[in-house]
Amino acid sequence: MNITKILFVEPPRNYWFVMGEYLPPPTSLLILAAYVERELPDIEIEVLDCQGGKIGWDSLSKYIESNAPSIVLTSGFTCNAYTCARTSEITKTVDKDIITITGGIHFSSVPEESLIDFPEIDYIIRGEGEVTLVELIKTLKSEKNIGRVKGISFRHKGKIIHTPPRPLIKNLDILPYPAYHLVEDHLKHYHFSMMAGKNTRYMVLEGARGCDYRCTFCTQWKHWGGVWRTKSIKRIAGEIEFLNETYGGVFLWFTDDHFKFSLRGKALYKELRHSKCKKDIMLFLQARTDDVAKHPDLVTKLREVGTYWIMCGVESDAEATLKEFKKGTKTKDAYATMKILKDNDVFSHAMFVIGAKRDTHESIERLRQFSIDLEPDFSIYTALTPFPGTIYYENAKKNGWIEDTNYANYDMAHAVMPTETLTRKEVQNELWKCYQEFYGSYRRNIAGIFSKNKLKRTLYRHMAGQHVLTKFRRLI
Ligand code: B12
Ligand code: SF4
Repeated sequence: MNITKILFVEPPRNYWFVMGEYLPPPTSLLILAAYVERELPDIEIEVLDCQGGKIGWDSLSKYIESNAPSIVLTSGFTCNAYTCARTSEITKTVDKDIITITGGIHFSSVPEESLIDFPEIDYIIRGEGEVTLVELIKTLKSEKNIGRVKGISFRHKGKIIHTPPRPLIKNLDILPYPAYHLVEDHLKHYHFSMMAGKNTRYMVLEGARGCDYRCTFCTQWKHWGGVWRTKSIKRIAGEIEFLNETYGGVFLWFTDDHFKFSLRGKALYKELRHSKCKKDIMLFLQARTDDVAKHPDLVTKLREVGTYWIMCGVESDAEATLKEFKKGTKTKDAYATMKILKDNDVFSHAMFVIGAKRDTHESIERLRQFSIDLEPDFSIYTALTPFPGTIYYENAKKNGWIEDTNYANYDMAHAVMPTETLTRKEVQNELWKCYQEFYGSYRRNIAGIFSKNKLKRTLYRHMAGQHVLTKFRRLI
């Protein structure tokens, strides 16, 4: 088959209203595009960021028609699954011979279901994408046996074929820097208003893949083969400097689900300490509370080199629930972490989950009180969501707990399951009450809006001004 041009599409999407208005770069596609660009230099590569270019579905269709790519590729997680399917559907309407490929956590977790529900998708790439994608393109080009490409799912003679999984890349340093040059026109528009301001350039970078914990509600560890792999510290620091110096990236969001201060904190500090950009960057990290609690000194050090916001999955106040989630942290870790972040002037962002099977009005009230006692700068409450690919999903499906199967609602703001004693509507109501108690407090709002801390002022203005509470109220 003649493959001359491939088009990566970031489809039109809604933003997550809880965290306000933002425009993220299409990171997964940029990471993949960079690899294909290096490995297959004869192929023309384009990345169409519909959000960045304000391109709607009709214009997307016209774009595909006038550019005539050989392959159209999309990526999306569960709440975005339909936007990927729609992109593939539009592609096939334009020209049924254009090949459609998709990948990412959602499609990797339910490839069979996806190929049945979305006949417009030709190939699903499961798990790590780079090597599989290049091999698939080469195989399509040479018209050899597709069934020999590891890590894909596709239809063949009326059957769905899942080839064996592909081994993971051993050394992540072999990956090129993400292809931000392919979205150069949009670079100045990438921002995250509430977190860093509308005029601060927002970029996403990857330091590690996967996780070696096994939380029952989380998709990440399984998607990445249950192991945690990091790029070398030199490479990570190099990527930070590159994004800052070449593209003016300032607000840099690490995709790493588990930062691991214990293993990388000191080395990253040493590497960044001498960098020119350390005064210019604002690093966002995700960490476990037990890791932060054990390493207050490393938080201090990383603060010196630009770490200004840390998000932690506190999840629950109930040790039994933490155990059920197989989280492996304790509530005392959460208290220690919030204090350490405060002492170091790092913005503390705590995530909580409600709606576990044993949750009642009383247990959720206790969680609300706990979240207030912890005093994080920013609290996000989520409804336990059975993402395909999680242990929780398997249990919930087997036991018939899932009431809402519309994946567009799998954004953790919609309750999709009841608990043993609460209806789904009551869980939704409890979620609204969490936000109302934390952000509806007159005293806390006044303190937030007039806080000396600029981030806190912006955040409280958003929570009050953008009607987050009203939007949650409407979901009930
Ligand atoms: C940055 C980020 C965001 C950013 C922006 C993301 C973006 N560019 O759109 C923001 C903050 C806006 C965001 C928002 C949300 N996010 Co988010 N986000 C992430 C994060 C941390 C990194 C994403 C990333 O770039 N990863 C790096 C890339 C390389 O990994 P990857 O996408 O898996 O891609 C690899 C393979 O999967 C595969 N692949 C992927 N796509 C494709 C496509 C093709 C064609 C091929 C061949 C291969 C392929 O190849 C890639 C390279 O190997 C992830 C966690 C994570 N570590 O991935 C969560 C994550 C994706 N987010 C999640 C969620 C739930 C959300 C929200 C719903 C709310 C929330 N609670 O945060 C909103 C939804 C917003 C919306 N409406 O779209 C969940 C998704 C769970 C699920 N199964 O659906 C994740 C996994 C976090 C988690 N631990 O649970 N998010
Ligand atoms: S929730 Fe965090 S610690 Fe647990 S498995 Fe997922 S990434 Fe790892």
